[in-house]
Amino acid sequence: MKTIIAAALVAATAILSTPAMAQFQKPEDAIKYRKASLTVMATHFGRIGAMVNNRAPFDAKVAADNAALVETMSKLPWAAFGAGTDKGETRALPAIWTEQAKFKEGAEKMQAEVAKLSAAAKTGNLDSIKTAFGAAGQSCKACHDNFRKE
Ligand code: ASC
Repeated sequence: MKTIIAAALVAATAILSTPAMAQFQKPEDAIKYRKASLTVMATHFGRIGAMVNNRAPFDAKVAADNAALVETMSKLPWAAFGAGTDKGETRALPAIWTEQAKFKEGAEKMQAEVAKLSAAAKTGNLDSIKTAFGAAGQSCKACHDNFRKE
C-alpha cells in the first residue's frame, strides 16, 4: 500500500512539475496550438479594430466582450514555444529561442497592453478604447517585426 501511495506521489509530482512543453505530445501539436490561439486572438482584436476604424458601428458591449476574449487568449500561446518547436509549419524565427528574454518581454508587454484595452473597453469610452487599441496593436507588431518571418 505504501509503495502504491509513494508511486502515486512520484507520478503526481512529475505531472505537476513538468515543463509547459510537455503539455503537447508532439512539436507540431504545440505549433498548431499557438497558431490557433493567436488566430482566435487576432479575430477578436480585429472586431474591436473594425469599430475603432469606423468600419463597424460602435457597441460598447461588443467591444468589452471582444477585449475580454483577447485578454484571455493573450495568455495562451507562450507555453507552446518550447524547445524543439522551431521547425515545421511555422514562421517563428530562431530569435525566439536565442533571445528568450527579449521574446518574453515582448509577450509580457502585449499581455499588459491588452489588459489595458480590456479595462478601457469596460468603461465604454471609445476614445480610451482607440488609444489602448493602438498601443496593443503596436505591441503585436513589435514581436512580429522581431520574431516572425514575413
Ligand atoms: C491585428 C492583427 C495583428 C496586429 C498587428 C498590429 O489586428 O491581427 O497581428 O493587429 O497587425 O500591427
